[in-house]
Amino acid sequence: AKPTGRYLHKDHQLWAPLTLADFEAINRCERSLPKNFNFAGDVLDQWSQKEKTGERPANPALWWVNGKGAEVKWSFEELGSLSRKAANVLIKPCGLKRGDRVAVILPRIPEWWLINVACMRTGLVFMPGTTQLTAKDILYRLRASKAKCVVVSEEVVPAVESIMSECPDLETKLLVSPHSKNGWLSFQELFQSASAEHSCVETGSQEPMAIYFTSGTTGAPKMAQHSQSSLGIGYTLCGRYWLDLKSSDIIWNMSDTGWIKAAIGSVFASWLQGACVFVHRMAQFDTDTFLDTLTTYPITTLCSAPTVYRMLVQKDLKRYKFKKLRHCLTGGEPLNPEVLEQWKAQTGLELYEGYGQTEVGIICANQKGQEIKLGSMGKGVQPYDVQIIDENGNVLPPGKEGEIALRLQTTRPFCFFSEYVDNPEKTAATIRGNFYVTGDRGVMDSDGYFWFVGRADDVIISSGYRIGPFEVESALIEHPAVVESAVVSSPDPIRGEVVKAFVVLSAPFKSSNPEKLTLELQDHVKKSTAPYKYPRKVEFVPELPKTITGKIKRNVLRDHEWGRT
Ligand code: BCO
Repeated sequence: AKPTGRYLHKDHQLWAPLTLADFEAINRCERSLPKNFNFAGDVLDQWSQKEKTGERPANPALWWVNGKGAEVKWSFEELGSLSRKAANVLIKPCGLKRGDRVAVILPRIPEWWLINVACMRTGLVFMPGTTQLTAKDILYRLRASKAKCVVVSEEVVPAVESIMSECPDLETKLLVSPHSKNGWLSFQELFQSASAEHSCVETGSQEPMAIYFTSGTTGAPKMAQHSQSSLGIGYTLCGRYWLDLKSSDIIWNMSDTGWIKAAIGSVFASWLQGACVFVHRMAQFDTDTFLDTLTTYPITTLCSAPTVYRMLVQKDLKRYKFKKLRHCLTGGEPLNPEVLEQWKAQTGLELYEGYGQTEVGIICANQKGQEIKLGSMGKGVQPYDVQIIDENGNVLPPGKEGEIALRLQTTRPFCFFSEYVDNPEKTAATIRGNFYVTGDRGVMDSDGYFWFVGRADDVIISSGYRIGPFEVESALIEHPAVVESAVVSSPDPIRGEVVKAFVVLSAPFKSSNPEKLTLELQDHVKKSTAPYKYPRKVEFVPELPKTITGKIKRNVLRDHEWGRT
């Protein structure tokens, strides 16, 4: 009989569980992907076994606190049995079937991890979204994905209720809350009575596992689909060499549940190494609570956006004695060398930057043990061959600026996203010759270190968020004061860059008080689309620079903002 694992050994006779060494070999392209792979069965349940045999230290798999006294600590064994119960909730009362898409819009609560793992166990496609999404954003996501189920916390209920009649494919609404609500299935109630017996589905390695919505210059966000192995195996080396994790470590990765950085740091890379994932549910980010957390809990590893470190170095960090912190990471936007230096001077700790994308994961990183060159985002990471290329797909020599690209082997690397769902044109547009193009510009030096220059398109990277100008412009145009607008990035000492809107006013609003109108427009955008996208700077202009064919020249405005000629 075949035991729990699904890896066919070299002799093609024996089945044995996949090991970390197998996953590393797959990432190094020394071994092919197994036919089937399921992160819950092949990774989490293996760690649960190791807990029983004492091969893993007594360290929780998940450690959650809310700063108000509530605390949850689950071992891999507990995570296993609780997520099997959650799987039974999704399958039975919710009536979901393998391959169905589930939109999960939850804050940092333990149930997010349970439902995430439950989706893996049942072969459901998990679609995370930040709770900052507005009704309009949710409507777009549910319709575009034809999601069968939406799982939300209480604060998201009004938004879903206001649009659900326009979502014909939506069959189930699951509420995660201590209170039940008419028209909603209660996760808590169903969970209480659910069985903890569930057999993990044998998902194919290339079977879809998750969909992330990602913004571009034009149009609505695209649906980047990842497979069981791209997320479930693809972060093995990242967990070991960038995050430098062992099963005795406790990692606090700050990212919101809606972003792939949460999947990397708070699920896959960390649990592949058997480390403990620490979560603090802060109602609102604040530096004092943040620093107190590091002094209270034995967190060994910290991963946060550069914006957070920029905020932290404003404080007198020498006053804080971090309990166990030994390794600090950052990513999502470029880190300024001054911040790295200030962090090191005040804490004695290096800051290891990683650079990546929702579509392809970590591309470059300063890995532990590697010399850090100030201002560089490190070297390309395995299995990627990272190059700088020109507009024709030719590799550029060191020192020349071009587009950051990944060389494609004969087959698409397994850790790539599979496609932008229902969008073959945009999927194809990521390929240039023999390369995947990131849309970011950079330079490589003769030692193979990469420097980030900026986006090749109009996408804005603010506080680690990727913001499409079109989405903000579409929100602004809904306001009667706005005739047209152009949205570009503008420098900011804390957030790296922020969203700036140049707005042409309609006649009735031309004499309005500019400060009041700015606030009104900002508030309007926060209500129309996820608030993190709102224009932190607004300038009223008589007209926008345009090409002869009438296309707005965002580059002229952006260059002006950044003081470029
Ligand atoms: O700053 P403001 O107060 O003016 O505005 C904030 C919020 O107050 C406001 N807001 C939020 N919910 C609202 C609301 N306003 C009205 N109604 C609501 N319901 O909207 C603004 C949101 O901005 P924020 O999220 O930047 O807030 P904050 O508190 O300043 O947080 C700072 C950070 C640094 C904690 C936050 O920006 C952050 O978490 N950034 C990191 C994002 C991230 O994880 N990116 C990684 C993406 S994945 C990736 O890059 C791939 C790598 C492989």
